[in-house]
This record gives sequence, C-alpha cells and structure tokens, in this order.
Amino acid sequence: NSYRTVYAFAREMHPKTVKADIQYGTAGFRAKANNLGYVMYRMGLLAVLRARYKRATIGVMITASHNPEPDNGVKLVDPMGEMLEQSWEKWATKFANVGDDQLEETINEIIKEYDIPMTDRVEIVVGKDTRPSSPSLAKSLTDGVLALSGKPVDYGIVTTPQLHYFVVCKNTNRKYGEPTEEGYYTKLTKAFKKLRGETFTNGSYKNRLLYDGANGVGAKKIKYFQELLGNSMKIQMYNDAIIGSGKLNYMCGADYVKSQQKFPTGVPVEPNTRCCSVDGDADRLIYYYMDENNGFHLMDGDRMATLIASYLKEILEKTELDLNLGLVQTAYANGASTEYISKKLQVPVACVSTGVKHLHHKALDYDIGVYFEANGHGTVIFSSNAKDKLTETAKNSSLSEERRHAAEALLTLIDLVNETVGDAISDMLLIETILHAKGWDIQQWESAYTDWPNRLMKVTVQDRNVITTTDAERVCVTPEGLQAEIDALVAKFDKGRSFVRPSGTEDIVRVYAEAATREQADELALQVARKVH
Ligand code: NG1
Ligand code: ZN
Repeated sequence: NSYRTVYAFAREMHPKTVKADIQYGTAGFRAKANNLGYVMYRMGLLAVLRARYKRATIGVMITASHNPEPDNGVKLVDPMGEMLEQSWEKWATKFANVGDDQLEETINEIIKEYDIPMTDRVEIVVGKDTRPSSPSLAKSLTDGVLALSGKPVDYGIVTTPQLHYFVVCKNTNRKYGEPTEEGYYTKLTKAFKKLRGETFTNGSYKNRLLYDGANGVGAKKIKYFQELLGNSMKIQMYNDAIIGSGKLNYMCGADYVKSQQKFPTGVPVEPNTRCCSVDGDADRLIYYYMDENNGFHLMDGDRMATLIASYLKEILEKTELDLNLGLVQTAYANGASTEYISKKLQVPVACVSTGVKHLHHKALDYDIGVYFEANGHGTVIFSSNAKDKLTETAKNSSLSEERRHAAEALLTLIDLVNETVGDAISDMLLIETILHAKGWDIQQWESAYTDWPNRLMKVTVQDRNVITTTDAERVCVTPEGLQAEIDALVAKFDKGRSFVRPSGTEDIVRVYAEAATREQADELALQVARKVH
C-alpha cells in the first residue's frame, strides 16, 4: 500500500525542518511561513484520515488571519463547518511533531484507534488567504492529500468563511447552497436585496459604508458584492493593496482597530460616517466611526451581538412562535453588554470558554443562537425546528399577514447569515440590514448602552500552562492561591472584574480587567498582572 510513499514523499520533498514541538491550538497551527511546509504536508495526510473516518468532505484553510504577512497557518474544518473536533487536536499535534520516519507508524496508530476504512476516495476542500507563502504551502498540503490517495479540491484564494460554506454545501448535498463562489455570492446578495426592498435609505440610515479590506482577501472578495448589490448598498473600499505588498493587516483590519482602539490607516476620516474593518481572512468584523471632535468610537462584537439579538427578538415576537433565542459570549464580553442584553432585552446569555468551537457548540442549545466574541467573530445559527416552524408559519394563509411576513423575513434573513462560521462580509450585510430596518445611524446603535472601561494585557511567563481555569475561564484553579489574590484585588475596585487565562494562540497569559473608570481598569489590570509574574 501507499504508506511507503508517504514516508518517501516526506523525506524527499517535505522533511521536518523544525525540532521544537508545536501545538494545534484554537486557531490550528500558526508560525512563520517558512517553518510550515512539513506541517502542511502532514495536515494533508490527517485531513484524508479524518475524511475517511467521518465519510465526508473535510476542509483545510491556509491562513494566519490577523497575524503579520510573513506568518501563516492551517486549520481543519469538520463536515458541518465546525472546527476540528477536540479529540483530534492531539492527533494534529502528534502528526506535526513526529519525525519523518515515524509518520507511517503514526498513521497506522490512528487507523487502528478509529478503525478507519482506507479505501474511500475522499474529497479535501482547500482554501488559502492572500499571503505570498500560501500557494507553496497549499502545494505541500495537496501532496499530503495525494500521498494517501485523497482528492484535493483547490478553491484558490477564498475567505475562511467561504471555505466553511463550501464544506457544508458539499456535505449537505447542496441543501445549504451551491458549493461555488458564485453560489455563495448569489445566496447572500439575493437575501440582502430582498430584505432591503426598493427603499435603500430609511430614517437616519444611509446606505453608504466605508470598508477597510485589511489589504487581504476581504478586499478581493468585496468587489463581487459591490457589483451584485448595485445601488442597494454603496460600499466604498479602502486598503486593497496587491498581494505581496507586505501590507496585509498592517495598521489596518479588524484586529488592529479593536486591539489598538484606533482608526486604521488608508481610510479617510469623515466625521460621523459608518466604517467597518475585516481581518486578514475575513472572518472578523468591527464597526467604528470618528466624531466631529476626532473622538474614536468602536462598535465591537458585543455591540453587533446585542444589535442582532434585539432585532431577532423583535421580529420573532411578531411571528408569535414559541422559539427560544439566546446569546453566547465569552468572559471578554464587556459587562455592560451582558447586563443590557440579559436585563433590558431579557434575552438569556451564556458564557463559555474562548474559541469559536465553544461558542458555536453552546449556541446549538437554542432555536436561534447568536454568538460573538468581543473581537468581532460571530454569527447566528438556527435549529431545524426553527426553520420548520418558520416555513410553516410563512405558508399558513389562515394566519395574520403580520405573522406570515415576520416569518418570511426571518427565513430570508437565514439565507443572509453564514451559519457555518463567523463571516465578516455576511455579518456586515446583516448589520446593514438591521440598521436599515430600524432606520438607525451608527450613533443610535451606539446609544443602546455604554461600555464599562476595560483593559486587556499580555503577560509573558516561563510556562503559561501553569495557569488553569474553570467556569468559562473566569476562575483560576492553579497556581494555588492566585484566584484568592485576584478576588482580593477586584474587591478594592468599583465595578471591578478581572480574570487571567493562558492564550491558546500565543505564548503569553492574558489579563482582562474592567472597572468604573479608565484609570481604575488600567490599575486593576496592572495589579493582577503583577500577581501572574
Ligand atoms: P487566545 O489567544 O486564546 O486569547 C485569540 C482571541 C480569541 C480567538 C482566538 C482565535 C482574544 C482575547 N482572544 O485567542 O477570541 O479569536 O484568538 O483567533 O481576543
Ligand atoms: Zn480571522
């Protein structure tokens, strides 16, 4: 059989060049691009094994998202668009770290453990972002797929959420949509135009938006939307530098805007004008504007989540259907957003550990589950119960017109949403749809609540894994005594809240603090950080 080829391929074309172990984290593998060839090859092997085990198409995305251009990364996408199942992460880690001559043995080990049939001709769907290193890494990956006789289907440069969409389309027999780029654009823009109707502006809402493409795939792909949306939406694009310019995510993009709390370069400053930024693989979105006094106003994932949940609640009430709606956040969500959504809007809120897989998983508990990380990654998912009931209601002519229309609108909205994963462009179209429906400008959106001052810090430590947590990462279990010290500090601050956790994507510990004033939030974060050292 072909496992000999696997080894020969590995040794001759993709030898392991790095001695140090790497770990499959929340975002898969991330590293300097020139250290990743052998990792890609091995992920190609693993993808085939996973696909045969699941008897389904598996996706592989080559991207390092918001990281600098010289970095790259890889993550596997499971059949229904989820992140690779947790129990397989350790296999990914093992595959990446064994010596070339242990590959064959490792493959046999996993085949034995999962009783994987090695005959199916499985498809592996591959996508990549605009990084100059991505084509050669995609080649390494496809070599791995071919070495185990899998069939690579290369979609070229696509956004991460597009790749998730293709995987789900293929695994649902196209019920979710056509597994092509065109199918994706058509599905989203058709829904958008239907919801918008003939009046493009409404009340204070104007259909003009400044869009920061982060000099990446989000810039490349928005052009299709601009064309298909025509006059219904005027998206003015900035930061669309060509591949290899070195400008990807540089002083722009969603991560820069959110973490620096700054207006990006390359976008003109127009007072009180709605702007948005996507990140390097277009799965994160952030809105913002500059006021007439050059004050910067950020509308992060928490704000998008609350806007979306409030709108869904409104329209759901009109359908008079008994469907439960819930919002999922992480501990990084601003306390003001949690209070607003749970107390004022009376929508139940759940808090889970960092990482999309946890949010997505929890959102499945609701008929309509909204989930967002504060950094702008999120989406909405709808249960089949919800879809069935909405379809029945929309069709039932004995019901009031208002009920039927509301159900119909919700059904169209489902098509606008990328349920497979957070999708910056789909989220943007959803936010624009809601603002349009409410007749709101960005200031009216912002006035829902006021963020509590907060501070996020990175602390470098010898071994970040000595910190372990529980209760959705809000409480430290080890090192012993640390939580008691944090509690004591928090108690000294008005509206104080703080937690620490090891990052899943960087070799650091993150410290988060909230308090009544900016100075207090900074001071609390600093004092907690000192305890972590
Ligand atoms: P880590 O490095 O584990 O904190 C970061 C983000 C997550 C998530 C992942 C994956 C923060 C505080 N953390 O995780 O929200 O997006 O990266 O990209 O923003
Ligand atoms: Zn991203």
